[in-house]
Amino acid sequence: MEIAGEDSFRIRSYRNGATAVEGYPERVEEILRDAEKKVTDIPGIGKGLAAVLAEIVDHGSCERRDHLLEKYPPTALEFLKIQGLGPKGIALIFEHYRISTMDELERLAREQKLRVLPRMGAKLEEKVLKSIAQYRQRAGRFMLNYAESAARELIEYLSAEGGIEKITPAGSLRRGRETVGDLDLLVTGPGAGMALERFIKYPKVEQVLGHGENKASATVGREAFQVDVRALPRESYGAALQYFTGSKDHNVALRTRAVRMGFKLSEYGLFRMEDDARVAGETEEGVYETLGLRWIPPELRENIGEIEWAAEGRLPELVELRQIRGDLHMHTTETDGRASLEEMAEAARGRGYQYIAITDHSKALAMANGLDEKRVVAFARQVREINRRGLGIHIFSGLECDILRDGAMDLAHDALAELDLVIGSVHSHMNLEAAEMTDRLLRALECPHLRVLGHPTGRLLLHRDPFPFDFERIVHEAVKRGVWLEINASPERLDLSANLIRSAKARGARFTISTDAHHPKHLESMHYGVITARRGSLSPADIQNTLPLEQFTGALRRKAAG
Ligand code: DGT
Ligand code: CA
Ligand code: CA
Ligand code: ZN
Repeated sequence: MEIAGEDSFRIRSYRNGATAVEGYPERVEEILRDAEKKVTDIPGIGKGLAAVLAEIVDHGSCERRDHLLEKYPPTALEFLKIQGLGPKGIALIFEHYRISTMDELERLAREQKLRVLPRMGAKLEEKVLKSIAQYRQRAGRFMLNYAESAARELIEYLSAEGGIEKITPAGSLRRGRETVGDLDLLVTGPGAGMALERFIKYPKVEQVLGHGENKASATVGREAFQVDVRALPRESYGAALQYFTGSKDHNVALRTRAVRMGFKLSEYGLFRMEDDARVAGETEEGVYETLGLRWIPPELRENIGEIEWAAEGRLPELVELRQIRGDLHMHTTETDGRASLEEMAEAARGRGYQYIAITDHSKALAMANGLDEKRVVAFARQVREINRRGLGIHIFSGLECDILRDGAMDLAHDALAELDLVIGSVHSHMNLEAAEMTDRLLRALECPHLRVLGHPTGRLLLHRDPFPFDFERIVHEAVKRGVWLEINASPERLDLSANLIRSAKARGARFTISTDAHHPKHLESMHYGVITARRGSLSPADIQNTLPLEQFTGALRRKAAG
């Protein structure tokens, strides 16, 4: 509809409608079947959208969509992921050239056929080519939460039949990588062979890619997520788990060590070179131990020095989910969250937390109904009152304050001073040059009330690259000023990344891990943040919200004092 230049109000109503349906606990199909219920009971769904939903339930599409698909190729939506074009540019391209694939778009840019169109130029062609390259890199990768729930569902399905002793996701999912290419699932037990048969009959399988005695591969779901299932004998399960967990670079380094010690390491086991005798393989611990190593947590298996650490007994003590005492970034219905403060607090209490910070948006995010100074002051007072009454969990009054284009804070300092915890975040003008962005962040860090730098690089996994800035310099300044770096645990962000976490830790940075929840169920994303922190070699002592309430309050006050 955007490409077709349709009315922006109508576009917005469709978009809001989609969000409403997605967040509604019941399926539209069931509502339609139930004479007692109406689709218009879903908040945000009027008569018009209800009719469209009925059409979709009826025959899988609707008239408006069918019309658009006559005019534009189905790949048109993919073009929207290419930076620099936008719906208007794409419409223009369709008007002049009959293209439908990314390859064709690339050829147009390469042959300098875009610059002849109005408002396009050589610079844009360059940008489009770069963005297509990035698009190709992302294509075929999935976010960690997608891979995790796909794995969980499949394991549940396969485990329903007996005869399975162990079933484990290996590969990048086990290492907790922020995106996953394919799922490598390992199975052992007398029923492992049958599990392969059962796998290719999995209702969500779209296409079987291969099916042998020990391995079956298929794509699962509409998104064609590839899954490789391997059936293994018990005596080599540990070796296979080690091998298929990877990473490839970790395996190469480990194999080199094995050879130096007179062993041969493969997915079948660890064997003595001289007589081919198996010396380990049933468990992963056994493999590492025989190679003179402590067991290495999968999150560290990226050939970052972990084999040396394990040999010398100095693997970092990695943070664990159960050590997190609170969540310091979340939104409520005051701005763009979907639950009240009380509901968020209740869910956090259910997770066993001692404290949370409520950090709604500031006024620059007008679309989200961000808080102005007056509302902030009232909110701080309200939170003091709530804590006096007691909710069974301590609430810190917070704010996710926009860092404006010039690095100023969105709200006046005396309002910020009323709050317990101010996060500063960039939500706009993310396309600045690195130098300007660095200056912007440096200025933001000067604000004495700033406690946390929120989602520091602004990346959206598979959608938006980190904005460029001088990371070392910002970390240096943040350390100097006692500003903590957020590890945003939302699976769409995972910002900071493991590599930046490691680099920041080496410079003395301190961190928070927070979910940026907009709904009570988002609080569950904490474990993605913890995995990312572990990949960044962080210990509980590096992370502020592992502190018990009293110490954490003390840490908050220290900045306020000095
Ligand atoms: P992905 O699927 O792209 O997110 O990443 P991985 O790490 O899951 O990679 P994948 O599925 O190609 O292979 C799973 C593991 O199998 C990988 O982490 C290490 C192991 N592996 C695969 N190919 C090789 C190889 O050529 N050499 C060695 N040493 N290991 C390999
Ligand atoms: Ca994989
Ligand atoms: Ca694989
Ligand atoms: Zn934010």
